[in-house]
Amino acid sequence: MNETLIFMGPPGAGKGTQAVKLCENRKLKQLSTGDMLRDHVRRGTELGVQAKQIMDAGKLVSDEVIIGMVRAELESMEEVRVLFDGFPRTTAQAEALDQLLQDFNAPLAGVVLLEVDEEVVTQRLLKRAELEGRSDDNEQTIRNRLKVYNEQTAPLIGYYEGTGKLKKVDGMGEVADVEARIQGILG
Ligand code: B4P
Repeated sequence: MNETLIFMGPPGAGKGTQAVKLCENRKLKQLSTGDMLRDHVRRGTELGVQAKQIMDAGKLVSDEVIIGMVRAELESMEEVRVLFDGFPRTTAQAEALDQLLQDFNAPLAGVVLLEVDEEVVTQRLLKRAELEGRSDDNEQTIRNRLKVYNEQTAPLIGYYEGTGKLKKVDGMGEVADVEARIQGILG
């Protein structure tokens, strides 16, 4: 049966980390727009070359490109059982997703908002920089990613609150504790 979930939260909130775990449990496919973009960067596609500059600056890739990528991915699926990780990030993306979910007959089961202090997410991302060397995990870019999140993505909290589907989860503390909270709230 078709089912979709959304993970929201600031950069470094644990979306990617928790998405992997939840997808295993609920037999969902993780659809991370960040991973899709990084795959283009690795393969050196035209989109990847453009996206790298934008990502390294901590800005958002254009809505048109992101929505096109998501649509193509949904079209390739026989059954739409998806956890959106890092999408939507703007009101235009959220409105496009509403239409896509109607087109693909895939109801939205819930929107999980991972809440974590800015200081804590900054420390997590700086730690990841040491471990993985991701080029957008430096202090200046992190600051900009947080600013972009507050300006362009945080307004979606109100958007989804209005649908009654928003579930706020404390994302502080150990990965296993956050995982248990998410399981508890989704049932
Ligand atoms: P993303 O790849 O989505 O990156 P992110 O927001 O930083 O989150 P990520 O999933 O990587 O980190 P997580 O919180 O799991 O986006 C990167 C860029 O791509 C964007 O800036 C933008 O340019 C572009 N982009 C992507 N989607 C887009 C869209 N829809 N529209 C436009 N542009 C888009 O974890 C971070 C770290 O914390 C990890 O190292 C993890 O191990 C650690 N961690 C997690 N949980 C923890 C815990 N409980 N305790 C300690 N550490 C923890």
